[in-house]
Formats: sequence, structure tokens, C-alpha cells
Amino acid sequence: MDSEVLSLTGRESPAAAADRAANAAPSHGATAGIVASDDGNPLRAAEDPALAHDWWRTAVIYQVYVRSFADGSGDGTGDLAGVRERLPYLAQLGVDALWFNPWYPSPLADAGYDVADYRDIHPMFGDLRQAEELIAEARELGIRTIIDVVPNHISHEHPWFQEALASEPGSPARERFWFRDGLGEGGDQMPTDWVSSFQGPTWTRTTNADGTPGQWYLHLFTPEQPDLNWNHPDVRHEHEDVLRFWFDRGVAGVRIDSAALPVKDPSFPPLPHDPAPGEHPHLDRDEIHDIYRAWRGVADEYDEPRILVGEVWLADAARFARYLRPDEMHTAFNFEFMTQPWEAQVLRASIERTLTEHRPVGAPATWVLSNHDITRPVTRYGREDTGFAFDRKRFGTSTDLELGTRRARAAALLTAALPGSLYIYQGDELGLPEVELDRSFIEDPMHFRSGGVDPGRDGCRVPLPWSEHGASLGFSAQPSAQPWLPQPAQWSHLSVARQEADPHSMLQLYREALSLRREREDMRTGALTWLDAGPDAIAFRRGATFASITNLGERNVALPGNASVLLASGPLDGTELPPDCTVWLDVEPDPHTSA
Ligand code: TEU
Repeated sequence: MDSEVLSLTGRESPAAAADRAANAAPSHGATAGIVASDDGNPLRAAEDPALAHDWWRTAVIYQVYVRSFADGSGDGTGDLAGVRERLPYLAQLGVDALWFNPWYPSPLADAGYDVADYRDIHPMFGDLRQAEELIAEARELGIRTIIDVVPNHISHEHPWFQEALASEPGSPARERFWFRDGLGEGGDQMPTDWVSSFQGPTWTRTTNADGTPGQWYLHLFTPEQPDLNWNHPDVRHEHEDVLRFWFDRGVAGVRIDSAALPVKDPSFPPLPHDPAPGEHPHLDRDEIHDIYRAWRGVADEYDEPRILVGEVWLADAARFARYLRPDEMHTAFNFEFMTQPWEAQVLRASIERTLTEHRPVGAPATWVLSNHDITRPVTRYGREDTGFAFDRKRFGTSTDLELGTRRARAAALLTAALPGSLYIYQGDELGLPEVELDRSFIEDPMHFRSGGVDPGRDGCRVPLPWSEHGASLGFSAQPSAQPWLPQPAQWSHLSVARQEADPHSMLQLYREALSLRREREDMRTGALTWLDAGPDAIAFRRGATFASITNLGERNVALPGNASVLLASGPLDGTELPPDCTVWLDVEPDPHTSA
């Protein structure tokens, strides 16, 4: 078979040296990298108390979608009791932190992203005491907790919105939201033409106490998610207070939902055709940074500073990086990489861009293959269109799951080898595919607001299979309980129990990968140096003796002779790396690369 020949000699560019500095040296005080203990042995960065402050720079963060993780109460819905029972599984997987999707009381118009009370837990998940115990128990296992906050909007059932609805136009209670009179005669036209990212209108008209049509209110998502007015001091104080409420309970950080959206242009202009940076009326407005600077102030009040992780969907890399300046967020999700197709040149360019855009602000990159909004990787990579866009999702898309799984395994090792922090969405470590649910089960407003064209996001939110048998494949503590969304029967083969018994399973691959990442200092803090393995491969060193090669082409890539294999995402072909495979190598030190 033809193969590409790999040279392991790479040259560290000035940019790579800067990366090394950014990864090893935190911007706030302490020095990182390897430190010598009294007896001269190197300590791992994470073990040094001063350096523990920077745990987030290289952390592996596992996303828990509570409703579908594990059901401890036996009612078919995941809950905190279920997570507590499964903490040993998460510790064994080797993650540093958990990010919980919103767990607050909510009418679930958007799966909990419609928060009715920030200071409590949804009764179907448990209660506040259980949350406190979970946070403490996880911490004892060395796992930190990150929770979700949703500043752009709250639930229509939140007392503030109920008060606003019951109050007169122009009243202080309405000032916390965006109430406006309609346009046209009788005010029956929406105040703006803005379109929701869930499709459809962004304004809903209220009804006055006497039954006549009233003002309209803004909601960038569903009508059950009224947008907050961030010019109002109550809104700012309330959120800072909510942060303290959870930070005081041991939460290590927050994931900030729709983080580029909260600030609006209060003049409500029509949407410009091609707005200049900062000119969009509700996306990435310059004033937004004040909010996160204030939040950073709150986070830094703690002995172990709390961290801010932004859900920042922005095409403009330079504007994205502004959220990561030293006095704002610590990190933000790298969706640019996540949405790219399975093509070597495109992915490599995305990695380059990511590292380049993070460098000037000194923030680490994040690597994300999916989350609760995104088509599962094994499905995505098994389709003709291997990239991701919300508006391209359709029912009945043909999928080669075997191919997709091979690529998802390769992608898992590729991302775990890159510099920065790593996110794993629950179930990706099992290689779960996207489920095409019968329409009768779908709850996601994205599905309904698309007129039923978009299958929505519930297909990646199906309860996890823990064991091979039973009505919910071990998801529920009550063996006969039906899970809130049906699991495909084939998921028996993907269950945790089955994969624990199979040394070649996706789960074992993740466990081995995370364990190596933990053990090897070079994988966490070593500079990235590109290697040339031909146009269809992504190959790089980290530090002096670690290398990762991913073959995205159709021909084998020959492995170098002076290297030993640490881990591979699939079987090697003799001394060659087959297509859609990643290999991690222990290599001889490169004279051009410093450790
Ligand atoms: O998603 C944010 C989101 O979907 C939008 O930012 C959108 O993708 C973007 O504007 C497209 O360009 C978060 C949550 O992850 C999601 O589950 C929620 O439904 C949503 O916010 C609303 O809270």
C-alpha cells in the first residue's frame, strides 16, 4: 500500500515558543511548569498548591446533562442522586471537573435554559442540600464543579417577569426586561425585525389586565425566555449575587450561556445587512465586557479563584479573543474548531487560528467535539457533511456509523493531545450516536420553531446506557422504569458495563488517553511543534518526546522508526497508520525543540 513518510523533525517557530510560554506560565502571578520538590523530584503542576490556581488551563471537563446521566430516584429521569452514585465512574475516567447544565427550578420550555429560581435545584433533580453534598463529594475525589448561568434571559415564570406582566407599561418592574410598544396602527407590529436563533420572531405581545392587546417583550429565544435588560442595576446585582451564592457553596466556576448576547442596543434599530464589529444590535456589543469584568472581580474574591467559561459563538476570531482578556473570562468554547469538517488542511488551519488568536491574551484554548446542542461526533463524522451547522440538521440523513466511530476515536485523541483544556460531553466517551427520535418524543423548541424540519437537539440528550439489560439499560435505579427518552436497543452494546469488559472500546480509549495526559507533563504544558506528515495528516510534537499523528487521508502514513507507540485510536497496519486513525508516540528528543 502507498504511504506517506513522516519526518519527526519539526522546528519550533517563534509562535510555538510563545504557545509554550502561554501554556506553562499563568498570566497572574505563579510560575507553572515543572517545579522541583525538596528532594529534587519534579512535582506535577496540579500538586503544587500555588499552581492549583491554574488547574483550568489544562483541565479535562466532563459535561453532565443531569436529566440523562443517571437516575437515582427510579422515576426515569436523571438526578443528583444518580450523579453521586456514579462519581467513581467519573473519577476513574480521569476528569478534573464537571460542568452541569442548568439544574435549577424551571418549567423546561428550553430544557432548563429558562431559569425560574437561581438559588435552588429543580425538584426532579433533588434539592439544594444534595447539590452541596455532590459538590463536596466530587471535590474529595479531586473533581471540581462548574455550573451553568444564563444571563441573557430568565423563565417567564420567574417572579421578576410575573411582576413585570402584572405591572403597567413604563413601571420599574418592566424596566428589568425589554417591553416596547408595537409599531404601526394599534401597535400590532413587532418593534423590530430581529430573527431568533431558534427561528421565528423575537417579540411576543402581552395582554393588558382589561383584555386589550398590550406591549411587546423581547426574547431572542422562546417566548418563555424573556430577555433581561442589562442596563438595569438590579439585573447586574442579582447575577453577581447568584455567582456568590454558588461560589460560597464550593462551585469552582461558571459556564456562561449565550455569553455574547445579553447587551442590546436600546434604540432597537433594524438588523443591519453586514454590521461592523460592535455594531450588531444584540450580538457582541462593546459594552458587554463590563459585565464580565465585574464577574471576574467576584470570581477573584475567592482564595482559589473561581473560573468563567464563556459560550461565545462568534465568527470573528479577534472579537472572540476580547472575551479572554486577563480581566475577563478564563476560557471560552472553541466552536470554530468543533464545526469544521473532517479534513486535514481545514482542521489544521483551525488549530493554528485558535492558537494564534489566544496567544495575545494569554488564555488557553479549549477543545470541544460536541455538547448538548450539537450532533454527536460519531454521527457527524459518518455523514457526507462532516461539519456542523444548526441550520443544516435534517431527519433521515444517511450515516455510516462505523466510519463515524473510527473518526470520532481519532478526533478524541487528536483533541486530547492539543494544548489547552478539553471538554467531553457525556456519552461521547461511549461513542453514542445521535438518536433520530420519533417526533412524538421531541421536546426541543428548535424542532417546533423550525416547523418540524429540524430534528432538534434531543437526539444527543438520550439517557446513558450503563448496563446491558433492563428497561433503561441501567440508567434508572428502578429496573422497570422507562427512561424519559427511549434508548435504541443496540445501545446495550454501547453500555458502560459492556465497554468496561472490552479493552478496545471507546471507553477504554478515553480512560487510557486521559491517564496518559495526566501522567505526561509534556502533553499538558509542552509547546506544540508542527510535523510534516503530508497534506492529509495532522502531526505535531508536544514538548520534546511526545508526538501525535492523525491520518485524515485515504492512504497509510508510515510511522517513524525511532518512536514507540503509546496509544492508537485503532489497529495500526504494521508500522503504518491507517486512514481515520490517530497515534500517540513517545519519540526521541528533537534537538530543535526544547522541553
Ligand atoms: O445555546 C446558545 C445558542 O444556541 C445560540 O447562541 C445560538 O447557537 C447562536 O446564536 C447561533 O449563532 C445556549 C444553550 O447551549 C442552549 O441549549 C440553549 O437553548 C440556548 O443557549 C438558550 O439558552
